[in-house]
Amino acid sequence: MRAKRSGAFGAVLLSVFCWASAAMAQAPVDWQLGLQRAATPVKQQMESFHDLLMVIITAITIFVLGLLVYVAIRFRASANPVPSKTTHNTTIEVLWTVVPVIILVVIAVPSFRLLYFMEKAENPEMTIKATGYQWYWGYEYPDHGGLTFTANMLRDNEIKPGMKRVLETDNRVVVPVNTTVRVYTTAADVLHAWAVPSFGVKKDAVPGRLNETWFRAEREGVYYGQCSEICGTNHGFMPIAVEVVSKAAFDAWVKKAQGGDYTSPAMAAMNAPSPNQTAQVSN
Ligand SMILES: [Cu+2]
Repeated sequence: MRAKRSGAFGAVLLSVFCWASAAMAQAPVDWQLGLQRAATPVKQQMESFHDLLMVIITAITIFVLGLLVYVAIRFRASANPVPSKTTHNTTIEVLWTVVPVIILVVIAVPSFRLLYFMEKAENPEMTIKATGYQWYWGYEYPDHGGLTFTANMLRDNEIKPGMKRVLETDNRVVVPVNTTVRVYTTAADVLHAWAVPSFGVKKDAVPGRLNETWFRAEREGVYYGQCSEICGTNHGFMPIAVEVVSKAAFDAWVKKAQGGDYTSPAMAAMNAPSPNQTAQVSN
């Protein structure tokens, strides 16, 4: 009994530690409950909408359960040898029509407001185009001299301390903090979807079409996502890694990238090999 209890305590402690370490990089963690921490205004609004829905569905569930328990006890056969022949009650019928309508309106108003807020960036400061390929992502920065690079998942033997297995890419998408970034998504072969949970972003990438979404990251850090449209054998192996850096660090990265070195500031600090350095790094 005691061993069981201390085991459970250990699991709780472990998940608290995981939660703490997750503050650095936004990615799923073991024993995670709830959503990944919000890094953009869209995700913050999603969180509060989620919390509102949680309160409403919990209240409805408890209320219905209470009614069922009341009916089962109050109208049980042993206490009611002669069953009631009641068939209509206008007051109750009006109530069970009007109250659900009010609840749906309460849900619909913030839902539509959020939908329109997510839809389009107001005054985007820069644009990134993400193209899905089987099975990696291609990125373009049209506002920065048309920078173009691809992002492939790192294999297990390329993962260094501080990186996330199956979520890390050789080239990260580098963006400045507190900047409204418009993202165009498209695909070159089949359907893909560009999704980063902490940003509240999930947009289909459709061949022959240009879809639009946006984010404004308010904290520096690395944010992980994955292709979220089943796109073939390696669907699970085309992750998205976005590194949010200071505006100065972003400008420095753009200069470096225009020279052909796409290594992100944090990756450079980890001395991670970039694709054009891979051959030289053997130790
Ligand atoms: Cu895909």
